[in-house]
Amino acid sequence: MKITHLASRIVRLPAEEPLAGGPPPFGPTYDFVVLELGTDDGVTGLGLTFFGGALTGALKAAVDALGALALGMDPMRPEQVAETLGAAADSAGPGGIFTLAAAAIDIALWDIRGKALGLPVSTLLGGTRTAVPTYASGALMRMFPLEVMERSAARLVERGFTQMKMQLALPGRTTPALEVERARAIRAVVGPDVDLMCDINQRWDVRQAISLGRRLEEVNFFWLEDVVAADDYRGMARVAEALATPLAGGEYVYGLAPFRHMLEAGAVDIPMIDVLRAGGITAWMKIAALAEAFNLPVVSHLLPEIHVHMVAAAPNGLTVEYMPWSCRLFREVPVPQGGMLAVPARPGLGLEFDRDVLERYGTDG
Ligand code: SMN
Ligand code: MG
Repeated sequence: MKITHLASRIVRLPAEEPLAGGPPPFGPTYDFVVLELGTDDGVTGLGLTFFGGALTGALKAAVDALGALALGMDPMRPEQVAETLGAAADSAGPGGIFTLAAAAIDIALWDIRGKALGLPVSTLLGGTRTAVPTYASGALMRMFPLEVMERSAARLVERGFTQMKMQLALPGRTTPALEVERARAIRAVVGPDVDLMCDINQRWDVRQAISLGRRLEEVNFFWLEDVVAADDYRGMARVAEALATPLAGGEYVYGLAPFRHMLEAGAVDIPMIDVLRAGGITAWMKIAALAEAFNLPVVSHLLPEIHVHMVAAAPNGLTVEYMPWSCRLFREVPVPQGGMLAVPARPGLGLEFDRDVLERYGTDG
């Protein structure tokens, strides 16, 4: 089989927060580059990637350029394609637009492989489970007033979520007392049995993280995420030592090798792997295996409709972040039920682009 063509498109979806019907945290659109990779025997694979508004055009150009390099190659050999792209890009990885674009192509290759073999990607990757826990994300962001957060948290519980993530490090003037008050309020709404995660998005320094983290232990967070600068593995390890609460992190990390340094430093208890920044499904699974060797579970970042396959496949896959901003791109996506996400049983990723949505929100620039 050979890769014969690639078609990419920018799609700017209107920003929304579908989980609890709250206000969209960012706006006015979420911008994606979607792609289809065609083969000479008629199988087509889909992929997607994104960066953030201003660089979306550059990302599409990178996807097109890398896709052109993959033409004529065997789609059943993702490692060979990765090697060719990496060499041609003059070792530009593992960071930035190169990796995000290469990830989209790798995702499409796994979709092709699954379709060609008649098996879900998750089964090809190891097939540990057919359903995985999932947590609601995006509805409890730091910029929302307390009342909005409380209402959204209650709705998530009503909708059957047993795990959900909030954010702290409130914008503007904040104090330790305000941070603790916000955490307590959300815990009071969801009750003691919900797994409540909390994302700091690198907004604390090491001392703040230790001191606030200690004050927040009473809230019993399931994990605290990205408590300090994402590349400060030593600092993170100091926080991890000082707190009983598990630390999660890794969404800002590109490629495989930095995870080695992060794990060797003892920086996190729960590595979080983003399929785009990892460089694709192939790299995601390698990072998961690396974490397994450290006796650590792994969790995913964004794109639940893709990540459900890898978290279900990896023996140490813990839970899928359900932040469904990209879901409207597809006709049918896995829907959380009772806190679980089922792996689609269809071949490949089990996804199909919604042509009407692509037509309506697609643009070439
Ligand atoms: C996050 C991701 C995307 C936008 C805002 C925040 C966050 C997460 O770090 O973990 O989902
Ligand atoms: Mg995060």
